[in-house]
Amino acid sequence: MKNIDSNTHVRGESIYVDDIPPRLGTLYACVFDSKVAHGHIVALDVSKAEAHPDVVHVVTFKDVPGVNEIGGIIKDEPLLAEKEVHFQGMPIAMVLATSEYSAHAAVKLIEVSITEHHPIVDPREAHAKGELIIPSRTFQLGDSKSAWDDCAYIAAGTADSAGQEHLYLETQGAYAYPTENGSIRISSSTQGPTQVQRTAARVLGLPMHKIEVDVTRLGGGFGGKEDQASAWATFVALGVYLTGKPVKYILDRMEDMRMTGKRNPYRSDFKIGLSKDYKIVAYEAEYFQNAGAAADLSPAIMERTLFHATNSYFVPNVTVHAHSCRTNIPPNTAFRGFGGPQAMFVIEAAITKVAEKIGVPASTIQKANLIQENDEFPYGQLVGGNEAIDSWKRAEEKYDIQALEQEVAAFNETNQHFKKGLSFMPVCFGISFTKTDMNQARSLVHIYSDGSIGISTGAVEMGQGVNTKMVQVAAHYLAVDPSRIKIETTNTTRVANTSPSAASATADLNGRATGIACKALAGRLTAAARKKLGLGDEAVITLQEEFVHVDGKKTDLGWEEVVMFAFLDRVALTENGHYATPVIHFDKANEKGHPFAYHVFGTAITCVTVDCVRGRYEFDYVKIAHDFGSSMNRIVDLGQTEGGLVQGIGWMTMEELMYSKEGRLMTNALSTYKIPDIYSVPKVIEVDFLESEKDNLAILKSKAVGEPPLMYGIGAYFAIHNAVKVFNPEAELGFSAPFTPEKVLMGLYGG
Ligand code: LUZ
Ligand code: MOS
Repeated sequence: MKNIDSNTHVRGESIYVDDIPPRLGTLYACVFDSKVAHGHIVALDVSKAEAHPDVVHVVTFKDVPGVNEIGGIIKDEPLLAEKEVHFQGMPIAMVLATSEYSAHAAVKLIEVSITEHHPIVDPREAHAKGELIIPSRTFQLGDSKSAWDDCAYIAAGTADSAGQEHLYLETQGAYAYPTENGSIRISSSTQGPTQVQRTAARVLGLPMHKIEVDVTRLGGGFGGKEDQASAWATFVALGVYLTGKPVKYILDRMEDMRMTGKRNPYRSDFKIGLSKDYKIVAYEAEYFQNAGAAADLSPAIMERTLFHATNSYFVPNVTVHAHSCRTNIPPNTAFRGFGGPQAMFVIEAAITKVAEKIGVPASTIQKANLIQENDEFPYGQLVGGNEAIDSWKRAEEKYDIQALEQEVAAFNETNQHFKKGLSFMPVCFGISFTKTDMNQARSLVHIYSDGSIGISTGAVEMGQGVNTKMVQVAAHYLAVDPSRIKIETTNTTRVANTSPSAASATADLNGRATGIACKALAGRLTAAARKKLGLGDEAVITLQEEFVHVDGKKTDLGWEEVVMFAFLDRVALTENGHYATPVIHFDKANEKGHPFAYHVFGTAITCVTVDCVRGRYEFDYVKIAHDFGSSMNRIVDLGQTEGGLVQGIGWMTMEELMYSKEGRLMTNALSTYKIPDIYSVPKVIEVDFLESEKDNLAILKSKAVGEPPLMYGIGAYFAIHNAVKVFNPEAELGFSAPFTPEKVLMGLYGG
């Protein structure tokens, strides 16, 4: 089944927030933000902006009727600055004007005087000064300290990975208008409608039931709208509250890049120890997470880093520490992988470094240490299967690794100015929100009297195809044609207390809830059919392909007829399904438990050709064996795999965020921040569907696919590393992503 949105997408008919026709009297908002990364506000003068003929109101923190606070996990982030500013791009005031143009023009008339303090942009500096968002945490297995004596080979070093701009095609934005009795309806481009509702209610001092949040779809989220859509939605809701008029704000690209947080950059130390037969005996790492100026989701991201410290490997002795460091850049946030990729980069760097010390390919060590069924992760959970090894072997066999290696060796022997590099990248990613209580969802299913079906869930469609999967789930359990099913907008009034669409878990959680509701309805319809057909309890009645079946035989009683009969018999044709992931738990006191419903595995082989005169590179291919479980939609899942891979390659190779010493984002537009285009994606991407039919907790055994493929992109970094080493075996490369062509050139000719 193809993506149900493809027709409206191709015709340009899909509706995003900016496509909602504005109501009469709509005001346009624009935020005035700090040009200083750290300082005290001495004076703020909005009088010239207020005097602008089109300006209705200039909003400051003094106008906030409830609490001036938008922090999710920790209450440490004001919506509007009061006395201090903590990052360039921090909102200080909001202009409400009768046109978008005037709102932007009036913002330029606001004057502020700020005493500047020293800004911190480096997490190690923040750590040294005790600037921590939360107390540091440590995960431990075995005893790494005493294990070093047993190691034949030891390597230590540092590994840094940079941030990443989400660059969703649709920028942040929201549109809100007043409804009766002081209530407000918000259309928001958010992954977390409930988070928007909760935040707006808190800032406005209203109960949550007065705020209705509605989401049709997003033009991409990638984590950037898990928590950070809330500010913009709250701004427009505040505008509605203060003026009684509809208010709209769609950020332009530079506002979005300047004012919103990104993937957390990390700086890390590692030490790894191997036995004579290349078994990893001990691993230690210390992660310095750059959280930015407020907590946002960084504490949870730091937790996922610890969970993914050892990637796909079994290591008996592990100690990993993580620090969430407060700096003066915009609060960083969720981004596809959520701290997992940052951890995996470090252990892959450690393996590469120790491999070079020994003089073997990194893949020899990687392969010798893949995690197996019933091995223990450092957080206490046991591995559920052998897909780490299965996917590695599948990649080796399916893609004929010996031939690939020979091809690369032959090329490198005969070419002086071009060198190829090959890498393996295994991935193991835990599926579930690490915060156990977030693993719940609801689905409201209506069957109308004509047999058509409407479904509301907490899932937000952001291009990932979750609505298509919801149609498939309902069609499966109700045994109807998918054309009967409509997925409604995601709306907090229909489905309450939703978890954000995040953590790769959206289809699992909302699909399971939809399945539960549909099964209950199917049960009522088969009971109605029994009554209509006058059958006793012994007859086995099922719904199959739009018809009632008795003892496996098709009857003449069709879907529409049985629905109408049930309705006239006064049977409830609406059901609310509730799902909470079983089995999972985690105890933070000892950092042990079973936090994940299951893990997703896979292996990627990446080949790059480096131009050793220019430092440029092109990816010849990425060949992947990925554990999809039993994919319910190969087209959607392939799209997620290819998209995730390319986004990961971008993070590892070309996307370079530069902050000045003053904390100013210098790469603040698409002219200075380069993301992968059609010329920079691998020439060939092959994906092999490893089908594991095991009874896991995935929806219809179709495993979560949103985030795991991003981490295949890490293989791109090490493929380049290996190619540079072929050209210049003496290079001291270090590990610092992204591996831009400039860095490649320095490596090719450096010592
Ligand atoms: N968001 C979240 C996430 O709140 N908790 C998580 O564990 C998570 N994991 C991945 C992506 N987003
Ligand atoms: Mo996400 S990083 O699953 O919002």
